[in-house]
Amino acid sequence: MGKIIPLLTPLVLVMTALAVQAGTIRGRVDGGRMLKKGPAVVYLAGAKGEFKKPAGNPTMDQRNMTFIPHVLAIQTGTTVDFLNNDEVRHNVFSPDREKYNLGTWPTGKVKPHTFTQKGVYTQLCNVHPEMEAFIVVLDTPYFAVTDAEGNFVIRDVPPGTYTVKTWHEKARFARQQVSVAGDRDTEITIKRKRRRNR
Ligand SMILES: [Cu+2]
Repeated sequence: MGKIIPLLTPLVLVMTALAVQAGTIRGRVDGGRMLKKGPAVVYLAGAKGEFKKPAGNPTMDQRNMTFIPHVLAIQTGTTVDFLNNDEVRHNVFSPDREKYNLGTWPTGKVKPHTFTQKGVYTQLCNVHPEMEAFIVVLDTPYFAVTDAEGNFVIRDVPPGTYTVKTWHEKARFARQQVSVAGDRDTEITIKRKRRRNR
Protein backbone atom coordinates (compact mmCIF):
# COMPACT_ATOMS: atom_id res chain seq x y z
CA MET A 1 0.00 0.00 0.00
CA GLY A 2 2.74 2.41 1.04
CA LYS A 3 4.31 2.18 -2.41
CA ILE A 4 1.10 2.81 -4.38
CA ILE A 5 0.18 6.22 -2.94
CA PRO A 6 3.40 8.04 -4.06
CA LEU A 7 2.90 6.58 -7.54
CA LEU A 8 -0.71 7.74 -7.75
CA THR A 9 0.01 11.36 -6.89
CA PRO A 10 2.03 12.22 -10.05
CA LEU A 11 -0.51 10.29 -12.14
CA VAL A 12 -3.35 12.44 -10.79
CA LEU A 13 -1.32 15.59 -11.47
CA VAL A 14 -0.66 14.54 -15.09
CA MET A 15 -4.34 13.73 -15.64
CA THR A 16 -5.37 17.10 -14.18
CA ALA A 17 -2.91 18.91 -16.47
CA LEU A 18 -4.29 17.08 -19.53
CA ALA A 19 -7.85 17.99 -18.57
CA VAL A 20 -6.94 21.67 -18.15
CA GLN A 21 -5.25 21.79 -21.56
CA ALA A 22 -8.41 21.10 -23.55
CA GLY A 23 -9.95 24.19 -25.11
CA THR A 24 -13.48 25.35 -25.86
CA ILE A 25 -14.84 26.89 -29.06
CA ARG A 26 -17.89 29.09 -28.64
CA GLY A 27 -19.53 30.50 -31.69
CA ARG A 28 -22.51 31.46 -33.71
CA VAL A 29 -23.56 30.45 -37.19
CA ASP A 30 -24.78 33.61 -38.89
CA GLY A 31 -27.56 31.86 -40.77
CA GLY A 32 -30.47 34.28 -40.39
CA ARG A 33 -33.80 32.82 -41.49
CA MET A 34 -32.08 29.67 -42.81
CA LEU A 35 -31.88 28.46 -39.21
CA LYS A 36 -35.70 28.38 -39.08
CA LYS A 37 -35.53 25.43 -41.50
CA GLY A 38 -33.22 23.53 -39.17
CA PRO A 39 -30.06 23.82 -37.09
CA ALA A 40 -26.53 23.68 -38.48
CA VAL A 41 -23.84 21.16 -37.58
CA VAL A 42 -20.41 22.63 -36.88
CA TYR A 43 -17.39 20.32 -36.74
CA LEU A 44 -13.60 20.37 -36.69
CA ALA A 45 -11.89 18.74 -39.65
CA GLY A 46 -8.32 17.55 -39.36
CA ALA A 47 -8.38 16.50 -35.73
CA LYS A 48 -5.92 13.68 -35.17
CA GLY A 49 -5.49 10.91 -32.66
CA GLU A 50 -7.35 8.00 -31.24
CA PHE A 51 -10.87 9.13 -30.45
CA LYS A 52 -12.84 7.74 -27.58
CA LYS A 53 -15.71 5.51 -28.57
CA PRO A 54 -18.99 7.38 -28.22
CA ALA A 55 -20.79 6.48 -25.00
CA GLY A 56 -24.49 5.68 -24.97
CA ASN A 57 -26.93 5.53 -27.87
CA PRO A 58 -28.56 8.74 -29.09
CA THR A 59 -32.18 8.37 -30.17
CA MET A 60 -34.16 9.28 -33.27
CA ASP A 61 -37.79 9.38 -32.20
CA GLN A 62 -40.96 9.53 -34.27
CA ARG A 63 -43.63 11.55 -32.51
CA ASN A 64 -46.54 13.60 -33.84
CA MET A 65 -45.57 12.53 -37.36
CA THR A 66 -42.15 14.12 -36.97
CA PHE A 67 -38.62 12.79 -36.61
CA ILE A 68 -37.09 14.15 -33.41
CA PRO A 69 -34.50 15.57 -33.52
CA HIS A 70 -34.66 17.09 -37.00
CA VAL A 71 -30.86 17.02 -37.17
CA LEU A 72 -28.77 14.44 -35.31
CA ALA A 73 -24.97 14.64 -35.43
CA ILE A 74 -22.96 11.59 -34.41
CA GLN A 75 -19.46 10.15 -34.62
CA THR A 76 -18.80 7.17 -36.91
CA GLY A 77 -19.37 3.92 -35.04
CA THR A 78 -22.31 5.30 -33.08
CA THR A 79 -25.45 3.20 -32.68
CA VAL A 80 -28.69 5.18 -32.93
CA ASP A 81 -31.86 3.82 -31.31
CA PHE A 82 -34.89 4.46 -33.53
CA LEU A 83 -38.16 4.82 -31.64
CA ASN A 84 -41.82 5.10 -32.52
CA ASN A 85 -43.99 7.03 -30.05
CA ASP A 86 -46.98 7.48 -32.35
CA GLU A 87 -50.18 5.44 -32.56
CA VAL A 88 -49.50 4.78 -36.25
CA ARG A 89 -46.85 2.55 -37.76
CA HIS A 90 -43.73 4.31 -39.02
CA ASN A 91 -40.91 3.17 -41.25
CA VAL A 92 -37.20 4.06 -41.04
CA PHE A 93 -35.05 4.17 -44.14
CA SER A 94 -32.35 6.19 -45.87
CA PRO A 95 -31.37 6.12 -49.55
CA ASP A 96 -27.95 7.63 -48.80
CA ARG A 97 -24.45 6.22 -48.35
CA GLU A 98 -24.61 2.80 -46.70
CA LYS A 99 -28.42 2.81 -47.22
CA TYR A 100 -30.69 1.10 -44.72
CA ASN A 101 -34.29 0.12 -44.27
CA LEU A 102 -35.01 -0.98 -40.72
CA GLY A 103 -38.62 -1.83 -41.52
CA THR A 104 -41.99 -0.59 -40.31
CA TRP A 105 -43.13 -1.00 -36.73
CA PRO A 106 -45.77 0.11 -34.21
CA THR A 107 -45.45 2.25 -31.10
CA GLY A 108 -43.09 1.22 -28.33
CA LYS A 109 -40.62 -0.84 -30.30
CA VAL A 110 -36.96 0.22 -30.58
CA LYS A 111 -34.56 -0.68 -33.40
CA PRO A 112 -30.84 0.11 -33.27
CA HIS A 113 -28.66 0.91 -36.26
CA THR A 114 -24.88 1.49 -36.23
CA PHE A 115 -23.46 4.08 -38.64
CA THR A 116 -20.01 3.08 -39.90
CA GLN A 117 -19.63 5.40 -42.91
CA LYS A 118 -19.35 9.15 -42.54
CA GLY A 119 -21.71 11.32 -44.53
CA VAL A 120 -25.15 12.90 -44.42
CA TYR A 121 -28.08 10.49 -44.31
CA THR A 122 -31.53 11.77 -45.21
CA GLN A 123 -33.80 10.07 -42.70
CA LEU A 124 -37.17 9.13 -44.21
CA CYS A 125 -40.36 7.15 -43.49
CA ASN A 126 -41.88 5.42 -46.51
CA VAL A 127 -45.38 5.52 -44.95
CA HIS A 128 -45.34 9.32 -44.59
CA PRO A 129 -43.37 11.01 -47.39
CA GLU A 130 -43.53 14.40 -45.65
CA MET A 131 -41.41 13.13 -42.75
CA GLU A 132 -37.75 14.08 -43.07
CA ALA A 133 -34.72 14.43 -40.83
CA PHE A 134 -30.95 14.32 -41.23
CA ILE A 135 -28.29 12.22 -39.54
CA VAL A 136 -24.84 13.74 -39.98
CA VAL A 137 -22.12 11.13 -39.38
CA LEU A 138 -18.69 12.61 -38.71
CA ASP A 139 -15.24 11.05 -38.28
CA THR A 140 -14.45 13.36 -35.39
CA PRO A 141 -15.73 13.71 -31.83
CA TYR A 142 -15.46 17.51 -32.06
CA PHE A 143 -18.81 18.79 -33.28
CA ALA A 144 -21.96 20.55 -32.14
CA VAL A 145 -25.50 21.14 -33.36
CA THR A 146 -26.55 24.78 -33.11
CA ASP A 147 -29.58 26.05 -31.24
CA ALA A 148 -32.32 27.98 -33.08
CA GLU A 149 -30.25 31.18 -32.90
CA GLY A 150 -27.16 29.51 -34.34
CA ASN A 151 -25.20 29.32 -31.09
CA PHE A 152 -22.92 26.36 -30.42
CA VAL A 153 -20.18 25.17 -28.06
CA ILE A 154 -17.53 22.54 -28.84
CA ARG A 155 -15.74 21.44 -25.67
CA ASP A 156 -12.66 19.40 -24.75
CA VAL A 157 -10.76 20.31 -27.92
CA PRO A 158 -7.00 19.61 -27.78
CA PRO A 159 -4.90 22.73 -28.50
CA GLY A 160 -4.09 23.10 -32.18
CA THR A 161 -5.25 24.58 -35.47
CA TYR A 162 -8.34 23.20 -37.15
CA THR A 163 -10.57 23.83 -40.12
CA VAL A 164 -14.10 24.53 -38.96
CA LYS A 165 -16.72 23.20 -41.37
CA THR A 166 -20.48 23.65 -41.23
CA TRP A 167 -23.29 21.54 -42.65
CA HIS A 168 -26.84 22.80 -43.15
CA GLU A 169 -29.66 21.25 -45.17
CA LYS A 170 -30.36 24.40 -47.20
CA ALA A 171 -27.42 26.79 -46.89
CA ARG A 172 -23.67 26.72 -47.41
CA PHE A 173 -21.28 28.29 -44.99
CA ALA A 174 -17.67 29.40 -45.31
CA ARG A 175 -14.90 27.30 -43.83
CA GLN A 176 -12.53 28.94 -41.44
CA GLN A 177 -9.32 28.22 -39.59
CA VAL A 178 -9.34 28.34 -35.85
CA SER A 179 -6.55 28.06 -33.30
CA VAL A 180 -7.50 26.53 -30.00
CA ALA A 181 -5.52 27.10 -26.82
CA GLY A 182 -6.06 25.25 -23.60
CA ASP A 183 -6.27 28.25 -21.31
CA ARG A 184 -9.08 30.29 -22.87
CA ASP A 185 -12.22 30.07 -24.98
CA THR A 186 -11.99 30.73 -28.71
CA GLU A 187 -14.89 32.71 -30.16
CA ILE A 188 -15.87 32.53 -33.82
CA THR A 189 -18.69 33.61 -36.12
CA ILE A 190 -19.46 31.50 -39.17
CA LYS A 191 -20.74 33.36 -42.23
CA ARG A 192 -22.70 32.26 -45.28
CA LYS A 193 -20.54 31.22 -48.20
CA ARG A 194 -20.32 33.94 -50.84
CA ARG A 195 -21.17 32.91 -54.36
CA ARG A 196 -18.68 33.80 -57.04
CA ASN A 197 -19.63 35.55 -60.29
CA ARG A 198 -22.51 37.37 -58.77
CU1 LIG B 1 -44.09 7.69 -40.68
